[in-house]
Amino acid sequence: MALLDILVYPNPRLRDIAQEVDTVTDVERELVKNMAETMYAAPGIGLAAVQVGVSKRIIVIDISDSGDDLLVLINPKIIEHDGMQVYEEGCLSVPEVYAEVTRAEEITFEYLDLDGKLVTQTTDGLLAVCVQHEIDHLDGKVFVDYLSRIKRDRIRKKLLKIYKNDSTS
Ligand code: K1U
Ligand code: ZN
Repeated sequence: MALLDILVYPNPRLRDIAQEVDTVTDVERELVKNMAETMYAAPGIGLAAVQVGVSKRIIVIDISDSGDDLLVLINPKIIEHDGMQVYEEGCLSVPEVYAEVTRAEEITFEYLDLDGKLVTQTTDGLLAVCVQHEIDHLDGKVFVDYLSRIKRDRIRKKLLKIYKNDSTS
């Protein structure tokens, strides 16, 4: 296994729109292992392949306290949503920045699991927030895009200053 470098906002590669996975192979399974290790080490509760520079529609999530409930989503798609919730979000690609974002309260989503099997799941609360946040990454969107231009510019300048000589930025 290997720890992967996480891209830092405003790295332009965070704007990549990830490609669907045709077939789930050992290549994807190895990537998932490395993404999970990277997420747990960060630590975080989610990670999208785009954040580690891989343009594939793959996400790992674990919102459990014990850190032993890994959810792997390949080609995830939200097929129904209902209600609204506000949650103070963070992002491993936007270090030390937290801000309230409004998203759907309940979602039904489908995805392929690591065996390539189609799964449909309904959820709400933090898991719903996390799935929406990570799918945004696959579509080149970062949570700061929901903030005002003034706040976003402030964050961009701060992170450019801190990370400009860093290989992950
Ligand atoms: O996508 C990411 O960068 C991961 C992000 C997921 C996320 C968090 C909160 C709301 C929506 C999506 C994170 O994991 S940020 C770090 C974090 O939330 C956390 C870290 C350690 C323990 C608990 C939470
Ligand atoms: Zn994020």
